[in-house]
Amino acid sequence: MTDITSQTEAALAAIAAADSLDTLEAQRLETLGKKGWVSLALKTLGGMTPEERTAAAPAIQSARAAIAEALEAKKAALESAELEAQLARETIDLTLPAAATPKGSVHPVSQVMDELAEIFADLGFAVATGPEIEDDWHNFTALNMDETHPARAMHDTFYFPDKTSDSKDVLLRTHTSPVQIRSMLAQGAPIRIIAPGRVYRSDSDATHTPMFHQVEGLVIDKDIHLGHLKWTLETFFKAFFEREDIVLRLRPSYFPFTEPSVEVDVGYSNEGGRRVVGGHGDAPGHAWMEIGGSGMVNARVLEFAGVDPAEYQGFAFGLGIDRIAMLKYGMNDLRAFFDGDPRWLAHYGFSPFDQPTLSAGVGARA
Ligand code: FA5
Repeated sequence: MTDITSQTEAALAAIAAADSLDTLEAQRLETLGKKGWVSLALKTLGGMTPEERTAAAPAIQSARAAIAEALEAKKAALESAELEAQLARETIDLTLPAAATPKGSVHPVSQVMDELAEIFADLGFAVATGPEIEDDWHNFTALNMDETHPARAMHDTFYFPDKTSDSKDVLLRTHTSPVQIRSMLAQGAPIRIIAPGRVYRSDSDATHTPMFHQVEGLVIDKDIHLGHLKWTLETFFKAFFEREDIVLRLRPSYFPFTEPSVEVDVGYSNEGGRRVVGGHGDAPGHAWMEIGGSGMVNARVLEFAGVDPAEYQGFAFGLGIDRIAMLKYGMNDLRAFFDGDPRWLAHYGFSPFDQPTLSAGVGARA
């Protein structure tokens, strides 16, 4: 008895004195471990007579309980002390300057989208969005392309294999124009929005990729005419390319959702193998480049979108964001935009600290 009592006292003292988890573990093995003296003492109970056991067991059991409790308490104390020490060791001084400049960069498409939004916000346009997985009605029918319309074939659409029961085919939107319909249905007229985003067509070469970006523009109000469209696009491109000599040519064209329809070309010259926007496309050394489609919104589209064409009219445009990014920043292959090559991104990417603003400039290079 006295033996167990003194052994227990010695063990409790050693546990209290343990200054590390390792020393504590050694104490645990020495007492409660398989070959520890407490475990061995417990084993001797089996060979005792019931009377002997009744006499010996309480001391051994209470020694075990006291040691187990002391071990647990000391372990918790040592662990929390270690955590405190670690926190103190790893304190970060948030006031220190960053050790290295950030490695990531903003993709030119994201940069151009921010630039677009900044310029159009200044012209009073709100930013609208719509789903990339679209239904046939918003992508085609409501834009005056019914099921048999030949213009559907020009879009090289990616359809989803499952068709829903109410016969709306599900597809990846082929242009941002369905956002016109969604915005008019949600807000009615008057309306002034841009809708930048991803679009998809089964198409691939140096200037066509299966996924690309467009920005849609829509202005519906009373007495809006083609002159407003031309002014808006010219004002936008002058701000975007940061030069005053931008000349646009509006060329008669056809889109089922606009009437009349015009394609938008911009004058450019070739300087050292690089296309530089600016100047009249018919001037010596110059040419025209197509950058998007536009026109006055077809009355049938307004009807589909719940707007009264007798009261309201307006214009819409759709520009290829990747194309205007190539023109502004001098890339010549659209496919490289989506390869994710870090060398390309390091070269053409922008600093995340370089947010485009009208006051600081919308074209600052990283
Ligand atoms: C349209 O998509 C019409 N929704 C544009 C529009 C909107 C017209 C509103 C009238 C009113 P289009 O298919 O021409 O039109 O595409 C518009 C622009 O997207 C093109 O001028 C081009 O800049 C870009 N684009 C078209 N296909 C690709 C492609 N595969 N890869 C990259 N850019 C493309």
